[in-house]
Amino acid sequence: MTDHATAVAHPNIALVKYWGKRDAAMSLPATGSLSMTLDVFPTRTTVTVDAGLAADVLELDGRVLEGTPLDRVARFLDLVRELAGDDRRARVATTNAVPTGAGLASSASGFAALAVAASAAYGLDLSPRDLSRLARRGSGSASRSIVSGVAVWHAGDGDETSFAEPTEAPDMAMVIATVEEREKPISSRAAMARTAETSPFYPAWVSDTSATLERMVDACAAHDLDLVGRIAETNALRMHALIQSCDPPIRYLTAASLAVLDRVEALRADGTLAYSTIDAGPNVVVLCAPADAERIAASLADVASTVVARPGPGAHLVEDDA
Ligand code: 2P0
Repeated sequence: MTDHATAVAHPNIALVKYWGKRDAAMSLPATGSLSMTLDVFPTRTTVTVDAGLAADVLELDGRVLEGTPLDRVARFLDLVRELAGDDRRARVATTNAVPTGAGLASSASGFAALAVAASAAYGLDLSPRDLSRLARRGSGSASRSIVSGVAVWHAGDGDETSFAEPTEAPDMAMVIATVEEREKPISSRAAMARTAETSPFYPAWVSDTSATLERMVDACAAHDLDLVGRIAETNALRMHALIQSCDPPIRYLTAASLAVLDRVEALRADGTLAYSTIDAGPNVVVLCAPADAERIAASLADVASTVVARPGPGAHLVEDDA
């Protein structure tokens, strides 16, 4: 007997960043975070449960993957199998429109799509909260890609309470300014661990980010986009300062990233609401009002390749093509 399901999920960009775990085994974050799920760069994943398979199989964009990516997916499927009481193995086929490894959170859309497709393929009927908790176990930021639009991921006090849910927010757009598409020098997971172990600033980051999240939730609820942007840019630059304070240091920002940051400052000086945020890579994302997005994208065309994104849907099942 085979059972299959297909899901689509999109990446999310954090406006208050997740950077550090308090429990790596359970994927519990040191602090809560807040993000916008995008309407671009979808990941589409089909899970086919097959009693005839001796081991899980992973295919990304038509290529069979083994080693670490397969191990990570198989460990995740073990969680689903345990919940379902079903030990059959599965074939996972994923197509990814996110530039993998460029700091655009392909693991977020990847594990969100996998959580939705795998839980359906194994016959589970999980609530949005339980899907978010499950996706979190694959990759922390995936908990937020379960949610449409703006999501707050609660640090929680354990597995049961660490999930993402929608939160009230102003309408916004993001201009994704890609300056480079190469693989990042060190994974977020390894970089987070090094940060917690070696940065003297880590305790300050944890306490500051907890307070920042409260201010951000309030700014979102007040529909104050300028304050949302200011808080987001400050939080992102603090995260990069923190990362650079590791031993040995880790630096994701390049000269090309700084050129975009300078442009965004110049836009603000000219009266345009525009703020930068940057994930674990060199690319910059500019938060702005929807009406300004195309003009801002055009103004960055000589320093980056740009895509305008708007709030997108949470991970969801789609017509199955297995
Ligand atoms: C975020 N990032 O909040 C932060 C900002 C990158 C920079 O979440 O180890 O792939 O799988 O839980 O979710 C990237 O880290 O890490 C991330 P794991 P994840 O979006």
